[in-house]
Amino acid sequence: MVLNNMQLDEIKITMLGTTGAGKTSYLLGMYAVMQTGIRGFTLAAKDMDTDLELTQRWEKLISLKGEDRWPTPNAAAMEYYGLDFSYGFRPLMGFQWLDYRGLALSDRSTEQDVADLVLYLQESACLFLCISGEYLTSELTPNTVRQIKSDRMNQFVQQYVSNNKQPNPQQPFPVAIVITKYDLCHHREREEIIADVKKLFQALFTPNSGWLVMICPVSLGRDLGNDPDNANIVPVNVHLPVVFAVYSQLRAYGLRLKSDRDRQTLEIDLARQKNPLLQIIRANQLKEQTVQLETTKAKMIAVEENMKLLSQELQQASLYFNGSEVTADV
Ligand SMILES: Nc1nc2c(ncn2[C@@H]2O[C@H](COP(=O)(O)OP(=O)(O)OP(=O)(O)O)[C@@H](O)[C@H]2O)c(=O)[nH]1
Ligand SMILES: [Mg+2]
Repeated sequence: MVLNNMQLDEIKITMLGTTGAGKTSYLLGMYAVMQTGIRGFTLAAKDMDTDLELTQRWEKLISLKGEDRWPTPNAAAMEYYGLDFSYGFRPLMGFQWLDYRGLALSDRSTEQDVADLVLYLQESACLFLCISGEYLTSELTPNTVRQIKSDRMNQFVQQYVSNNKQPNPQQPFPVAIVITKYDLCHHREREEIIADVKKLFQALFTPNSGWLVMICPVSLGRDLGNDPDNANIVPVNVHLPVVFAVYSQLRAYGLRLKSDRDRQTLEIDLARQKNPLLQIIRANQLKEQTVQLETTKAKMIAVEENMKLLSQELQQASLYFNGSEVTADV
């Protein structure tokens, strides 16, 4: 019964990260894992050609040895992938995923690159900040900011909060900070790494700022560290950022339903307080309002059940809302 007749609006996702951060490799790994699915949740490309392309590139990554296994740095400024997220093969939410050339974060970016990215960002409902574990192997230095390009990323985050989209408690902005190549820094305490990440993106962790942030380590293999070109590929945690994206959309939808429910309940209460004659005259209207309220409640139950499933998965990541750590709940 979960997910019956429920489909959320399609959203755009931008993955920001400097060149070589591992964005494309991540996309390929995430797609391969989610194609098989995690606890009934699956991802599929909207069109067969895209599916074939992503699958072939993944095959190359897992079967080849040597440098050639890796994707080539993106040449086109922007590549879009249309994906559907489903539960039990019932589509729950569509994504348009932007994989872009990390050079847009560098000094060599063209004005057009930046303008396109800003525009896409403003239309995005979820932002993935991709930082590579190779720069988190020891304590932060001013050099780290330069390597990760976190200041540049913070500028783009600012653009994401365009004038018409001020974050508020009802509509928090979801941001997933994805630490790629975690195999390169997993010798450090996780808490230490998280503290460093929070320093790099301080604004996202300030009280009452309305950000819903996930910090999630991912890797294409725990043992890749020493010899990434030849070691076996065994993806870790790659599904979590997408689960977070869907979770945050459900959360926002759930909050909207809650305020609908409260308003509808109030309207019915007020109608019932009217004098008996008026109540008879407006009987049809009252009936309609009651049906609407029941529909809202049924939708809320469906949302809650889905959130429950997704939040179980998210226990493995670290979640923050308004600067404080929270557990993914319903
Ligand atoms: N150790 C390790 N290395 C990785 C992992 N994923 C990717 N790499 C390495 O990182 C390199 C760059 O990865 P890409 O996915 O091409 O990076 P990108 O962010 O898409 O780069 P641009 O397309 O230039 O923006 C790869 O060629 C691999 O050598 C990982 O999980 N672990
Ligand atoms: Mg790339």
